[in-house]
Amino acid sequence: MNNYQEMWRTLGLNMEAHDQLLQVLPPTYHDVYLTQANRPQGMEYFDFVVNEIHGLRIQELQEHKKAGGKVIGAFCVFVPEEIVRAAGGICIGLCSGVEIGTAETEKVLPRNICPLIKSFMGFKLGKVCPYFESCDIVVGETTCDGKKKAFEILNDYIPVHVMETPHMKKNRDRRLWLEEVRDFARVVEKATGHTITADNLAKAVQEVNNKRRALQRLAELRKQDPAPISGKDSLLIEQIAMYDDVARFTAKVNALCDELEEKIKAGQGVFPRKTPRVIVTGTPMAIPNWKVPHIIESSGAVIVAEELCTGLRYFENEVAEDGQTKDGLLENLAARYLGINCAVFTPNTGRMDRLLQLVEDYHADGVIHCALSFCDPYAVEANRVEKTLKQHNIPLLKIETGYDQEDSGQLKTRVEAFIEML
Ligand code: BJ8
Repeated sequence: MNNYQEMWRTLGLNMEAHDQLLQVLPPTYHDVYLTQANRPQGMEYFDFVVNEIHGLRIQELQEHKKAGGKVIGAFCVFVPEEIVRAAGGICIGLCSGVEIGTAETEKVLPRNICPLIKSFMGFKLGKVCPYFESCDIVVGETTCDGKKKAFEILNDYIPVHVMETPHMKKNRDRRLWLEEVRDFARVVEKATGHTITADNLAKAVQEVNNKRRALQRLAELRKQDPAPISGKDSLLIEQIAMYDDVARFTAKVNALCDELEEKIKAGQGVFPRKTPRVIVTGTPMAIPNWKVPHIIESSGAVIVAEELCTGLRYFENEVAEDGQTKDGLLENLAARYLGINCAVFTPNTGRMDRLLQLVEDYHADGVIHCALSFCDPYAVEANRVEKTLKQHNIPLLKIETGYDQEDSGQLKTRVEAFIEML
């Protein structure tokens, strides 16, 4: 990616630290992804996207900005991408999936805090993320306490708009959330200088729904045995969904699904038939956090679904397209997004029901609950997950881990023992 040096310099990246970051990715990607057997051809595009992770897409963002467009960053699947698109902006998920800039971060954040929060602060303070440096504003939320308070600090370095996400789903919470969505639309209009209308919002809703439908189609194919695609490849696609061009990404996922349908017809898969089938649930796995999926799939199981924000929570439930007015569509958006079963909600019974349904639909043999270290909402909610699954005799393994590799050996031993008993 040598051609991009000038662009990175102009963005103000710390070139030395950035070079070090880019050197880590290719060998990891090779070991985790390129060594998999029988990968679908359609994965070539996604390999290319990773290969160009700080290159081509950043160039596209810069061209968009040169033409007067704005880039808005987000950290949570609660941020309605459709609103940004309707106003002609580009919305990108800021990944936060790797330990970075720890020394700088620990000057402003406590040491024992969720690695995802530490990571986004590290990317910003360390000036190593060209996506972050391309953003005009970023959008935070009041989901968990750590993020909520960290956004106050982040605002010292980049303008942050915080959306108040409720913690219950009563009618008054729905009203609050709708107000937040309307506010966000006003903030985006001001930032972009473009008015959101019923027409441009309806178009954006349709485009993002199409992306969701492509991902739903892929998820549906994973119900087959033998599994037509690995969980690692599926996760990669779900991670890339957060920042790639919407129309291009949708077309590439659909093309991959066409190929997988042919393979299914021919009885072909990437793992032998009857390989133990696992569902992963818990905190998001932001790119390049592939640690646990890699351990699972190199220990004799296949992941068939991710009940994660880098997974089903991101693309299940479409936005109703029937709103005739701008406000009608904003109401539809608010309703769809409040359907997300994040552990910050209490109670969060929707997540339990969904897990049971997924185990049945995907013919799963067990569930692996994976929470990032120091994430209270998910670590505590693991108890509810355990209780629910126990009542239905569904095997569960609970893992808490961070972004470092120190516990990999120990995790592998636990995962192997779990898979053995499935
Ligand atoms: S909708 S899961 S993306 S908030 S892992 S920072 S919860 S301490 S990421 Fe999330 Fe939105 Fe919910 Fe999804 Fe806090 Fe936990 Fe860290 Fe977390």
